[in-house]
Amino acid sequence: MKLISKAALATILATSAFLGAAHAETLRLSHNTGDTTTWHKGAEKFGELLSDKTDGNYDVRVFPNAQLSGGDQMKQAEMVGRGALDLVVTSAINVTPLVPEMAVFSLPYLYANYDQVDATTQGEPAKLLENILRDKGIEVLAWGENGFREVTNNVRPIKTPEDMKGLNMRVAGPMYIDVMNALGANPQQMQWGETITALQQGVVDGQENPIGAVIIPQQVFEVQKHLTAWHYSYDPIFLGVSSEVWADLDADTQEQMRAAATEAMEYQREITRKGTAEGVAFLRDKGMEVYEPSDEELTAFREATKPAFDTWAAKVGTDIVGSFQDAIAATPAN
Ligand code: X2X
Repeated sequence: MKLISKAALATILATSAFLGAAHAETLRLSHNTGDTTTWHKGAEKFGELLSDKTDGNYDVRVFPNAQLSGGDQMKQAEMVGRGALDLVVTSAINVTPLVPEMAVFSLPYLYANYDQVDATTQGEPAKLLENILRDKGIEVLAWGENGFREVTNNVRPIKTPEDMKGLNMRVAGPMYIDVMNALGANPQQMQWGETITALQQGVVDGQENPIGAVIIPQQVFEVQKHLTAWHYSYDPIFLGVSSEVWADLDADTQEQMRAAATEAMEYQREITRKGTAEGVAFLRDKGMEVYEPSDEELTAFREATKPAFDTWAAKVGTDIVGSFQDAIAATPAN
């Protein structure tokens, strides 16, 4: 038998590499924060893992700052649902216009700690939301973390609900309008992409976002003086794929994609929690005045925001709220 020449072998290898590359399918992933955030890092990690696991058959291009939805952070979910975007990393609160039940995660003071969060987002309760999202054309692959949202402003330290009175607050979504109204603040719904400039120019006095995922990587400390770690509302993110894309994948690829998403969101939660744990010291170092309320002070915020909890718990419905509350009650509050 004649051995194949080295030159012929090189040609064959180069051709198959070329064909392999030509067959790689690039999926587009949209998210609505900057390219320094843990959302972005989690999305990039997903792309690397998906490419590894599918031997280069699939790769992912990540588009930050809601570029693919004309800057509209709430529109992304609906676009994925009708197949106009392949993939999305978005937070629960951004999906509430499409699926009001997604507000359940962010009900004021629902969770006391991360164990309680994980008992719902990584457990059965989140499946109830996954089923609703599936009906809207979105397959949830894994849950990550935006985090406990903390309030910042340029007017005064916030220590009691009364301190919120009259402050002009940028908020992301409808539920937070009700929460801010309950506290006597003036809420204004605004895209995240416009918020830093609005804070800088004094169009609004303050905003609320998680420390590790957003406040630090997006340098909110450059434009805000005071932060109160009031942990008033938790916000998960999820990595979702359009049902159209999902249905076209064979079972092996579906499994590889889900595994890549699970690992990527695990990594994303880890770096987010690390950034948050180290965050208060970092922010003080940067010149922010950080106030950490006592348990009694937190109770006052919880009571003041109760009307918004009740309004939104009714919108979500007792089945879902009850499932979350049961899982939380079964998990120690510390
Ligand atoms: O807009 C926000 O505040 C952000 C980045 O946290 C969300 O996307 C909900």
